[in-house]
Amino acid sequence: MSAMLLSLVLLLAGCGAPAALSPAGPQAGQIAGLWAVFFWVSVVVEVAVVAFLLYAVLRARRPVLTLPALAAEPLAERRLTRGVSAATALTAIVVVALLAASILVTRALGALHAPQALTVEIAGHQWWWEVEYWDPVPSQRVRTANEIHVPVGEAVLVKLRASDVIHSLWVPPLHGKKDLIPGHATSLWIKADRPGAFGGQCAEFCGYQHAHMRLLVIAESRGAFDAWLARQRRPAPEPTDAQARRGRDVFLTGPCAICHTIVGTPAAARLGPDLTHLAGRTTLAAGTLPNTPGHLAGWIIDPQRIKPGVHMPSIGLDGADLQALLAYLGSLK
Ligand code: HEC
Ligand SMILES: [Cu+2]
Repeated sequence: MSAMLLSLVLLLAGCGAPAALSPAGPQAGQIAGLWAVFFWVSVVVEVAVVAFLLYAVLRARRPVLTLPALAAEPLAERRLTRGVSAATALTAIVVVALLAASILVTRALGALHAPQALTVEIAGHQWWWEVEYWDPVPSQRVRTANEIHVPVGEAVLVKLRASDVIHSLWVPPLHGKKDLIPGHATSLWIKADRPGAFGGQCAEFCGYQHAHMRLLVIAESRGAFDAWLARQRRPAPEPTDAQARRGRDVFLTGPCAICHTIVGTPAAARLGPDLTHLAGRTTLAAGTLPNTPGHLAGWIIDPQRIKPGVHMPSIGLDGADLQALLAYLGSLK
């Protein structure tokens, strides 16, 4: 109800419903519930305070009740003392109750567990998310970037680390914020109750392009997830035409291979996102651009214009090499 009210206000203001208040998982649901409790308690307190204030202001229009007059009225004085004591006690009770509600919700957030759960390791980099699906067999592990697929209705363990500075993972429809700290492993559990693509954002200022450090959590059925994971486990497809083959040569002989991995080729660097299945992602550069050939070309030619300060240099390529490279990268489904 309160979420609806606020959504309505924001919709009228043209901002849309805030994602944190349309939960898609049990933990975001708890947080939204806590928010509603705080919201309605604050509304009641505010209304009561304003009502008493108005009452006092209106009363003051009447002949002033001076202190000596008050002293002459022991009954009135006792009434006042009782009133102030009751209000103080009520305030203390409300504050303690809200504190208790916060503690209960915090404990509930930590209660999600599942044996042998899917484990996803996320590393925060300036300014993108490296994602690795853990598997006891190293060759079965899968690496991707900025887009995390999870099966609906299953608790997923997310392990967090950072390589450079502190980042914070925040996917409002699923969970509260959790920091990624260099040299200190943290983790959280997430669960999506319904399918969908849920947007997230780095929530800890981490440098110049902090605002362009978004991610997407895609919740899908177990079957669709398994199919996706199986596709990710495959090496990059061999280029089938001359244009794409030339593009692969441009990639492997140019600077790209110093920083990127394409599994199935000699390119195995990890300074930038894994590009093995780049064409299967919906966005580029951590949610900065839609993944279309035009935007990809713009990114490769001049990433510094799109994301100033980004740790990928602008790379001069002639038109034919660029077209070949686009054909090759576009084939990496
Ligand atoms: C010095 C290291 C470096 C070099 C060289 C480099 N990149 Fe990158 N690349 C990066 C980094 C770091 C990112 C992540 C940028 C971000 O989102 O903040 C990136 C991002 C990308 C992305 C977006 C990936 C995604 O999933 O969002 C593509 C595509 C890409 N690079 C292609 C290339 C190509 C093609 C070349 C060669 C022409 C190249 N890169 C050369 C470091 C490099
Ligand atoms: Cu960050």
